[in-house]
Amino acid sequence: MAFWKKLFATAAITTAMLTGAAQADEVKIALVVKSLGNGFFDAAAKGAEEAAEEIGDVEIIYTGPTSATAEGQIEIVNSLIAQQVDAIAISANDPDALVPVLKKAMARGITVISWDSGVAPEGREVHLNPSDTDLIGETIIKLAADYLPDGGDVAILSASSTATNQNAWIDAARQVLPEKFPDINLVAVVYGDDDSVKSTNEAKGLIASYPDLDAIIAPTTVGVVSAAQVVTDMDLIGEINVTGLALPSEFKQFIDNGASQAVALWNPIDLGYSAVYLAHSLATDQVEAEPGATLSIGRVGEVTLDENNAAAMAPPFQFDESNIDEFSKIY
Ligand code: RAM
Repeated sequence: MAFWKKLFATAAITTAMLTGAAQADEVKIALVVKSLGNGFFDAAAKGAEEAAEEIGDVEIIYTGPTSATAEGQIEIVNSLIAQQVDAIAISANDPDALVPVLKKAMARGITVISWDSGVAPEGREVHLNPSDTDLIGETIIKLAADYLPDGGDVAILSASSTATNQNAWIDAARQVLPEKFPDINLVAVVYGDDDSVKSTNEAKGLIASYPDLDAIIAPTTVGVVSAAQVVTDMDLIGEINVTGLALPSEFKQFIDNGASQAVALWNPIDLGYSAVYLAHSLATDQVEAEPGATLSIGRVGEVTLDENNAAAMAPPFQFDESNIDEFSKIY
C-alpha cells in the first residue's frame, strides 16, 4: 500500500476507535426513586442533571415504580442490570427487600449507593442521608411543639410502613419525646404510602379517631400536602396544625391559608446533585468507600462516612410565612 494510503487508513481506524471509546466512556447513572410523580424526586432529578452536566460524559436514567413499593423497584433494578448501567443510586422503599438484587448488581461491577431512604449496608457501598437522622426526628416534633405551649396530642402521617427514612425519623422522634417534649403526646402513627388518595384517607381517619388532635406531623412531602388539604376542606384551620417535611413550592398555599404554621426540608436539588456526584466518583474509582473517608460532593461540600459508610448532607431549613414565598420559587 502506498504510504499516503496507509496513513489515511490508520487515521480512519483511529478516528473510529476514538468515537467508540468516547461512547464507551460515558458513565450511565440510574437515579431510582421511591415512586414517580413525586415533586420531591423531580426536584432531586434536576440536581442530578446539574451534576451530570458539570461532570460531563454522564447519562442520567431517572426511573422508579408508579407506586412506592419494593417489588416495583426490584423489577427496575433487574432491568438496569440488564442495561449494564455503571451506577445505581436508589432511594429505597424497604431496607432489606432490595438487598439481594442490589448485591447482584454489585457482583456485576455496578456501583450501588442509596440516598434519601437507605438500604442495609450489605446492599450498597455508601448511603447518603439528607440530614442527620436524630436531628430530623427532633425537628419534626419541635415543629409541632413550638405552636403547642401547653402541650397536646399529635399524630404522625408517614409514607410507606417499610420506608427506611421515615421509620428512622419516627424512631428518633420517639426517643426525644419523653425527655425534651414531655407534654407532647404521640397518639398514633399511620401510613399514607406517599400516595395522595391513601394519605388523604389516613388523615381523615386520624381526625375521626382523635377528636382532640392538635397537630398532624407528616414527615413526607406527599402526606403533608394531603393532610393540609383535609384540614382546609374540613374547616379545621386553627384547630389542627399540619406540619412536617414539605416542598415549599407545593406547600406554600397551606402556610398562606394558616393550615400550617411552619414546616422543614433540606434542599432536594442539592440531594440529587450530591447522590450523582458520589455515585460518579465511586463508579470511576476516584474515591474509595470506607469508614472515616471524606468524600467530595462537589459544590455542596464534602461528607465523612461513618462506621456504616453512611453520611449526612446538610441540616434542614425551616419554612414559615417569613420565607416560604422565596423558597417556593426554587423547589
Ligand atoms: C417524600 C418521600 C421522600 C422523603 C420526603 C421528605 O417525598 O417519602 O423519601 O425524603 O418525602
